[in-house]
Amino acid sequence: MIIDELKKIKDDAVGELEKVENLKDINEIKVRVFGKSGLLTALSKGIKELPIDQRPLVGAKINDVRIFLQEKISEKEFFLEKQELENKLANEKIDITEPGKDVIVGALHPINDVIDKLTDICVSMGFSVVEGPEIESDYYNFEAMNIPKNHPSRDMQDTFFITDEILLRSQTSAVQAREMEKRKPPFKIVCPGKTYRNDSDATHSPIFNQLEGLVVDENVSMADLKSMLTILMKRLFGEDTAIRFRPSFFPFTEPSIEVDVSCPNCHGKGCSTCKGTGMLELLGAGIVNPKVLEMSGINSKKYKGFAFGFGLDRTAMILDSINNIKNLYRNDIRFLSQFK
Ligand code: FA5
Repeated sequence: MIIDELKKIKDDAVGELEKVENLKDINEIKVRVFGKSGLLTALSKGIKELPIDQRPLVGAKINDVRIFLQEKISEKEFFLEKQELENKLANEKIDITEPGKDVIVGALHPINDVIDKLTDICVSMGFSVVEGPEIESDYYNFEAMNIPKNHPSRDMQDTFFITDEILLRSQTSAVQAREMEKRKPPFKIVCPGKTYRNDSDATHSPIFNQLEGLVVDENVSMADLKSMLTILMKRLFGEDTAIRFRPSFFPFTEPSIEVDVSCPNCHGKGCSTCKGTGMLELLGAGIVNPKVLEMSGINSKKYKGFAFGFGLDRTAMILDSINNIKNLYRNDIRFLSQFK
């Protein structure tokens, strides 16, 4: 009786295995035949009802069928797995003749590009790059730069005050005193960063960027400053750029100069961008006033310094022929995508 049932279980399973087409259905057969309440398990439980002398023989036969079916199942599983893999490979074939998808690549903002270019040139000349706070004290922005409270020269910069003592820095010169207090001469530093003033027209923005440079050493002169600025500007704008040095006034440098370059819009002819002058004012510079050195704890008998403050927005305008400074702050993708 058990032997007949065993034969039927074996034949049925073999028949089903022949027809099975996926791994999921094989699993169902496995559970039905070998599972805890499966057919072979139920048969094995019936052995104890048989006469003792028949039990070993029937037990061995059930075991033979178990091994036989397990092998058949493994063979079929191997076959189906291989078939599934082949199907997958055939269906997922890559068509290398199909055109690729466009990858949209961003670009550096013109201001960041200028910061990178200028700092790279300065680093190659031996300068270290430093940073300073945008929210600054009146002391570092003005007083330590020899601009006392109520002094008329404060009117040169229309400043955004937060309180009487705290302001949005109007010039990166504010980092000069901070660095002079920290460092021992000789040293050369540059500081790029945002600055703020109540200004607005085609070449003035309320938020703009400057790059401050400061060199303190025993023998520095106006000749060193002019030759260094000339090399810097020619490396940045090209050998044939027109550069003009003009005498000027800053309370923290004596003597002081301003430096202009040819207008990006009209190339020197005169237009609304340069207010008809053909030139754009790019930076202020000069020999550091000995009073400023002394206020920051540097012996002005032994050391001298020169400093310069580049307008980075104007530099970007010249390099990229931008005729209105406002374009740099509009975040208009049509404008920005030109600089890829
Ligand atoms: C100064 O800010 C001085 N601190 C520069 C300096 C540094 C002089 C070290 C001596 C020694 P000035 O106010 O001229 O100087 O500004 C310097 C440059 O910043 C200008 O030449 C111009 O290129 C730029 N700039 C000034 N105001 C604005 C503005 N509102 N928008 C865009 N650029 C500006």
